[in-house]
Amino acid sequence: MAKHILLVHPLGYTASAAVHDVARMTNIMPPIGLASLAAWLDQKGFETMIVDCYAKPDSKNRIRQIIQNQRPVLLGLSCTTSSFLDGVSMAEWAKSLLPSIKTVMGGPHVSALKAEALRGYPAVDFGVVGEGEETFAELAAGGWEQPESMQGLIWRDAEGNPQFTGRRKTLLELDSLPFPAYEKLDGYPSAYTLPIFNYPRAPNSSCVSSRGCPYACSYCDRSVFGATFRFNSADYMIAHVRHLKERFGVRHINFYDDQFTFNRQRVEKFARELIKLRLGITYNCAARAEHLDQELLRLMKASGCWMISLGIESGDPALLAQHRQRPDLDLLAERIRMIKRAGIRMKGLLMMGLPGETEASIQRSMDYVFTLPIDDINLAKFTPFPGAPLYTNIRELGTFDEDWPKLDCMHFQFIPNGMTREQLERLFTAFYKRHFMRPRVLAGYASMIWRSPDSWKRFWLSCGSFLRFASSNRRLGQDEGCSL
Ligand code: B12
Repeated sequence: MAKHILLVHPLGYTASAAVHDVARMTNIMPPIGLASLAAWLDQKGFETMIVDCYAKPDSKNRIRQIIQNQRPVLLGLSCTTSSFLDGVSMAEWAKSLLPSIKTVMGGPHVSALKAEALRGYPAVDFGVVGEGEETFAELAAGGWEQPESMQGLIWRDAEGNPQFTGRRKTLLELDSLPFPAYEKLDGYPSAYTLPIFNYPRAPNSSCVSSRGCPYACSYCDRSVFGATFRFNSADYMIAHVRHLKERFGVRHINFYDDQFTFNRQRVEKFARELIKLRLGITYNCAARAEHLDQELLRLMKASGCWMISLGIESGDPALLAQHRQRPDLDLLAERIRMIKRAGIRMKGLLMMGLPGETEASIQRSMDYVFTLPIDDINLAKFTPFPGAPLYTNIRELGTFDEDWPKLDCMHFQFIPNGMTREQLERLFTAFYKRHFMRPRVLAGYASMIWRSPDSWKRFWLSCGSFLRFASSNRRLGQDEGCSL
């Protein structure tokens, strides 16, 4: 039985480049997947340690010490597509320090590409597809002796070829999970922080109370949890919130669920309970317009809901119809106004550069967005991820430079037919400029002086980095490779 297990969240690029990464500086969230695995494994009698290189880019010495002193039997790595190659370097380096260590990778990239993900990367011994708790615990308990009899596992046959045993037949009941082992994250909660102006108070944390999303948008990779929606009960959520508050002093929580309000009843119960208990906690969540109504919004506001993010993606109806199920821009506009009437801050999530995008569709998006009472936006550069429905025929829809470390929504790696990179970059800057020039947006940021003083403090402290970033338009130490 593998007693000591080291879990690592790779940074995705060089540690020296982290100082230029404004996205990272303004938004560091706990790796909830690894914290959840650690809590589950500890409950089964293992001893786990977590090193989060995303939060602490200079963690190389710490990892070396753990590998040399504790000699963990397993190294678990959690990787998205953009951090995958860094995870592979980490596996190679760990094996050079301790040849007997077995390396296991989980997360969205291996879940999307399955056996193919490990072909050509012999330093990664195993991959875990989908929900990781049970598969990893079985593997650690000695399952690697007969990997072909396990579920959810990518293993290597005698020739070293990766093979996938198929997805697990049953999934976990989420209320049976222990709370993620936040205490194993060095510096938690103060080492973690939500984006500037996205929270009223510190310390804050993100938290997940459901798994899966029943919608099938063309650009979304749902390979880990699939199309079902499992969720924690309201009672479990309240216990989780209490735990974060009482043990760690957390004052604001960002629920990172794909569809927080999909089950209205549990959110209603959760909100009523929060009001009754007066825990003094505020929270944010993301939702879809059709799962919000006035009564629920009022209740959520009274229970401490501070900000809601809604996926808008595009304000062009024809483009949206190609990529989202049941797109309804009128309904969306009505719900955005409803959120504002309820007194909740509103953040719009948008995307630029989807297949079918044109200069005219981007103009229509701006016209739509800038007539609505939106307080904040997040405009992502569309990125085709393995596992997203669009990925299969993406090359017919434009040019795609599939450079994994750059698949981070901060680079236009895909250029839709009929457009150029320069055009996209120009419109991207124009979009943000128009946003920041809106009087209501500026007034909103100004009001953060008293509504989120910590945000302003952070803003001034990192002002130099913002200016350097703005003048070089550089992020991630582009072209600087991975962290090892
Ligand atoms: C919160 C979140 C973030 C946060 C924090 C990420 C973090 N620190 O972990 C922030 C905002 C920083 C972020 C950033 C990015 N994210 Co993000 N994010 C999410 C989100 C919404 C929730 C992740 C989560 O906590 N899930 C809950 C936990 C319990 O699940 P989990 O992490 O997947 O872990 C489970 C399994 O994957 C597996 N597992 C995971 N790791 C391991 C390791 C081992 C050893 C094993 C055995 C198993 C295992 O077991 C876990 C427990 O069951 C997901 C969407 C989603 N619903 O999952 C997107 C998602 C993971 N993000 C995505 C992307 C694209 C990004 C960015 C590249 C771009 C961006 N700006 O959004 C960056 C990249 C950051 C990086 N360094 O990798 C994509 C990944 C797609 C892909 N193929 O790469 C997702 C899937 C969204 C989507 N549908 O497109 N993200």
